[in-house]
Amino acid sequence: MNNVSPHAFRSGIIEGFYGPPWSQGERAQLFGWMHAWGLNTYVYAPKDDLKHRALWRETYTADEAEKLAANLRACREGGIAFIYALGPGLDFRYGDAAETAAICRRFEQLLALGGEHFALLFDDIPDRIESPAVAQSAIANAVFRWLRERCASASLAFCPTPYCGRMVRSGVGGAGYLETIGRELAPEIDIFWTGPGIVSREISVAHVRDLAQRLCRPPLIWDNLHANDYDGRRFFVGPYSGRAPELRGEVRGLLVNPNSEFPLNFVPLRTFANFVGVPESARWDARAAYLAALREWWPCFATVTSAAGAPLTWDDFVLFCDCYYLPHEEGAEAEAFFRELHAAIEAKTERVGADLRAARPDAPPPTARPEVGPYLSRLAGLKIFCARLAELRDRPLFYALHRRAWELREELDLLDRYLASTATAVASDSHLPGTYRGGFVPRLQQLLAPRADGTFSPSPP
Ligand code: GDL
Repeated sequence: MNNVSPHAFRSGIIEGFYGPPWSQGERAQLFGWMHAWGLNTYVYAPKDDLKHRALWRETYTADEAEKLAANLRACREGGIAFIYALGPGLDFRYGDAAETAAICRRFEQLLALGGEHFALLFDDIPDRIESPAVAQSAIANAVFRWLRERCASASLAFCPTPYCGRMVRSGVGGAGYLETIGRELAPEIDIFWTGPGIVSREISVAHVRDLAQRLCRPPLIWDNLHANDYDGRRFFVGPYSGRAPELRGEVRGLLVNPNSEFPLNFVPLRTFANFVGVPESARWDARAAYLAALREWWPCFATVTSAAGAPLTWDDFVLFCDCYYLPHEEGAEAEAFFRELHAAIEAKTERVGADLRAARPDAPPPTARPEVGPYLSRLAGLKIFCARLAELRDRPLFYALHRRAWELREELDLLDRYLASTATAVASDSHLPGTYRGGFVPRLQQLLAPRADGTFSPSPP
């Protein structure tokens, strides 16, 4: 048995993203962190474990079951509740009792391995029946009763089809969905919720209080702040933020579904654990927590060539991490860096124009470089930092960073060339048409341009 009460405030991690699930080694490292940092819940819900969703009716093979058993054991030893989640909604045949029996068959396998905490997820599924709230509540209640008959301390959590404010507003799940599950679901069943949006910049106390009324219970937060499965170009190493410590008193728990690449999650999870433990009366200083967590992460950026090349510098490290901060904001250093780059490009455009206007045979040659501000002067350092990530001793960390760092370096290189030249347009042998920024997806992206209000319209020709 896990030694975490099912009614304790839940804090921890959901492995709940699309893409390759974490390895057993990564999970072992995660459980070690969670134990050390006082996080008490892990949810097994990798969208692309075939048997979690697409093949949810099939039981696990002996090998697969042994891996789950190892995770369950590690959690038990670390005082972490292991929640096993199943997502049957892609093709569930509502009204067929054999389907509920198939869920129970799978859960039976987990009970036999020592599991006692479960979840049924109905997120991201096609709209297939008239009133899913009634049908899903009946299934969850039946499964919950079945579980409790076998294990008195068993718990069940439920992820609704509309799981954020925006989805409810746009009618996902049909009218009255939340009120129906609030009324119908057994009161012991926790309900997941991601906030005002799927990836919520803020989750306020007022927002969850209003929701709790509708659900007849406080929600269990599934927080996608650091999830990056929806955007292959980005990852998020910024701090847990946009939530006040008082939120903890208004919810059944806080669980975060972070970056798909496990090695990129140190700072997100470290700052989240600090947030969970901060005293109620304290102000949450996300930036200070971030810088403290970066200090702890910094040794992982040791390189193999300390004799040949100087070690990477802390300032470049902070600037690099600030370039991959949070979905809705860059870190302060990256923001300042961007503003200077932008200003330098504008200044150059103006200067070249003025030089052209004043062009006379005896005019002095145009100035090559704009005024270099403190951030712009770090462009070269950041480029070198990106290139030297290849020397990291921690190879999984490098592999997780490599494509994004490559892309950043290419953009910096092009900007550098442009600013160094006196011409209004520059060419570069490393940025050739058809290879650089090429491909079908970028062409599609150019068809519709995003506007400031979040809508899209045809790009100007
Ligand atoms: C989602 C998915 C989640 C995914 C995340 C970010 C929930 C409940 N479901 O909608 O699996 O990782 O968005 O893309 O959040």
